[in-house]
Formats: sequence, structure tokens, C-alpha cells
Amino acid sequence: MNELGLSIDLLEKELKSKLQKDRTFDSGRILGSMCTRPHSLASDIFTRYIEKNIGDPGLVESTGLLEHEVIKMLSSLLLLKNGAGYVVTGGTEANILAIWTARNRAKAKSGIKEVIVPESAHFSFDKAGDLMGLKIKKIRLTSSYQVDVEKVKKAITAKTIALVGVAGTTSLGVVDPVKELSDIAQEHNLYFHIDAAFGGYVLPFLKDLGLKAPQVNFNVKGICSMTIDPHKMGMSVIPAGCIIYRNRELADTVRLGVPYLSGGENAHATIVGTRSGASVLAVWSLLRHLGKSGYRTIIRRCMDVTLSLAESIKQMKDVEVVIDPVINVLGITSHRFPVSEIAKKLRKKDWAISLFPGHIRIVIMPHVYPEHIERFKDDLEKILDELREGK
Ligand code: 0PR
Repeated sequence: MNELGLSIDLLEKELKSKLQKDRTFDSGRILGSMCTRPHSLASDIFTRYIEKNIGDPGLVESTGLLEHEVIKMLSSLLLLKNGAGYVVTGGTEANILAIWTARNRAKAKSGIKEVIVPESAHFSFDKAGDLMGLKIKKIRLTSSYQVDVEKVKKAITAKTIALVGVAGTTSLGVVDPVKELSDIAQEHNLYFHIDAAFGGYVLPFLKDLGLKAPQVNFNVKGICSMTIDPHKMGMSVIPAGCIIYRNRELADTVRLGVPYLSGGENAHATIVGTRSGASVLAVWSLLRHLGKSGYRTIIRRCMDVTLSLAESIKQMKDVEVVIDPVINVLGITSHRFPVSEIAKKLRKKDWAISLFPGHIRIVIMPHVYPEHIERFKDDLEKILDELREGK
């Protein structure tokens, strides 16, 4: 740090030049992110209330009440009446919290406890396992990329404490057979968590759009908790994830008393201490402003673009879709050329795409418009021509 500070003008110039390599969502080149440019209302509210720390609830009592309202609104989207939960930093924190809750619920079990997750589960479960000394057992997928229920059954032992299902997988947007998993969890008294970090804001709207929508909500009785992230398809500002528990008792399993904070007799049940109240207010404002109809409109547009891109890929030679998209996540593969080569060439043409083993993942977020996809398809055709010519 220098002794003397810079003027704001100079600072702004320096910062701008130092940020040159960062990409922006408005460029239309980001096709591999599950985040997007936040809705302008969320950004406005976030900046306006930036100072609020919901980690000291006594200071921001009203924000605390609005956090309850957020949980109530998201619970009702997931068909739950008396849910409990928190706005957290993202899907990772929500998933770690769920596993922490499962671990505490099964404290009496001795030895290294086991958590069963699909092979497609997000790496936040590996983080949870590492942090808590748990064994994360990964179960193979079926040919439809859902977790293999028979293999789940076989993997259960006396040490198993939790079962995880994904509603909108990171790599392909697939939804696991939630009802079957729920039955297994209930039969073996296992904690059952659904990671709907991405799918939670999409799946509830698909039926009204005339699309086939797997049922993922708390009507499935074995579900103990769900992750649903406002900073993904919720279009809010980073950081905003959410954990919804079926009831208060489950949420309190990881509750820790903090008596010295203002307001007295406080408690924390999140991993993070100081928490952004502005984030809570941004999420609240968007839910109130957009309502179901607003979100449905956004999702309709994302799904239209996704389905039309999937159709175009099917028409192209030498590339295929991995599966028909369930939500706005599309996997592109090729039987003729290595996908890693295609991905390399796409990145060279300035497309920010994700490469998974065997496929390229495209996420059609609200910042992706048809004209961007037209450019993407042109580039993909050119790349395929190059590869055919052995370049
Ligand atoms: N659960 C699922 C199903 C996810 O896909 C993700 C992240 C998480 C949990 C974890 O959420 P947080 O990242 O909020 O902790 N999925 C994205 C992914 O790995 C995260 C992401 C977002 C990656 C934006 C890149 C990016 O630009 O692809």
C-alpha cells in the first residue's frame, strides 16, 4: 500500500485498465455460466442497502423479518407451508449446511459416516465431506444421466446418514428420480437433501409453459431440505443462495447460540457470520416485483432459446445433443471429433463455454439472446468445417 492515496479519477482509470481481461455478460459470449447479469432492481436495492449485516440480527430486525418472507415465498414455490431456512452465500454453503444438518442429526452413529450422492452431484458435496470427515459415496448414472436407484439401494450401509438428489444437474440439467430416492430415504431413515440450486427457479414454471416438468417439491414427503439459488436463475446479486428446510426443528440442528450480539439471545445457523442483508433485500424485492408471472416470462425465453439451439444442433452434421434438454442447460457432443478439440477452438473464437468429460455445456441464461446463439452456431459450423478438413 502506498503512503498517499490515488485520486478517484486516476483510480477509476487504473481499475478499468486492470479489469480488461474480465468478461461481461452483456458481451453475449458467456455461454458457460450459471450466473447472469442481475436484474436492475436487484442491483439498485443491493447498493442502496449495502451496509446491512444480517449476522447481527438485533441491528437489522426488519431485514430479519424480510428474510423470513423470502423463505416463505421460496418455500411456497416449492409447495411447503411452514418451512424454515436462510439466505446464504450460494449453493455451496446451502449444500454444506444440509450435510452438516444430516451429520448432527446422526451424531449417535459411530465411525466414518457416509453420504450417498449421484456421480453428477456438484463438487460442493466433496467440500462438505472433506470438511466434516465424511465419506462421499458417488453412485453411477443410468443411460439417461439420472442416478441409478438400484445402485443407491445397494450402497446403503449402517453408516449411511444422508442421501442427495439433484434437480437440475450442473453438467446437463437432469433431474434425478426424486420420488424413488425419497422412498429409499424414508425406508432407511436417511436425511434426504435435494440440490435444486439451479433447477429450483426453473422447474416449478415449466408445466405452465407446456413443457414436461419432473415434480420436485416438498410434496415428496422424504425431502428434508432443498437448495435453491437466487444468484443463478433467480437473477439476484451474488452472493445469494438459499436453503429451505422442511421444518424449524431441522433448521435448528446446526444452531449455535451467540448471546453477546445486539438484541441478545441470538443464534446462528449458517456457516458465515457476517452476512449481507442487502442480498436478502435484493432477493425479496425481485420475488415481490417479478412474481411468478415475471419469472415464468424469463424462463419461457430461456427455454425457447435452449430448445431452438438443441434443434439446430440436431440438424448439424457431426455434432449431437447429449440428451433433449429438460431445463436451460444443453450438452453438445460429437461422435466424430474430440469434444475437447471443438471446445478449444470455440474458446479461441472467444466463446466462454464449459467442458465436461464427453460434452460441452451451454447454459442459456437470461443474458443469452437468439442473436448470440446465431453467432455461436456460425462459429461452430466453421469449426466443424476446419476439423473435417483436418485443420
Ligand atoms: N449445486 C449445483 C447443482 C450447481 O450447479 C452449483 C454451481 C452449486 C450447487 C454451487 O453453487 P455456488 O457456486 O453458488 O456455490 N454451479 C455452477 C457450476 O459449477 C457455478 C458457476 C456459476 C460456475 C457461474 C461458473 C460460473 O460462471 O457450473
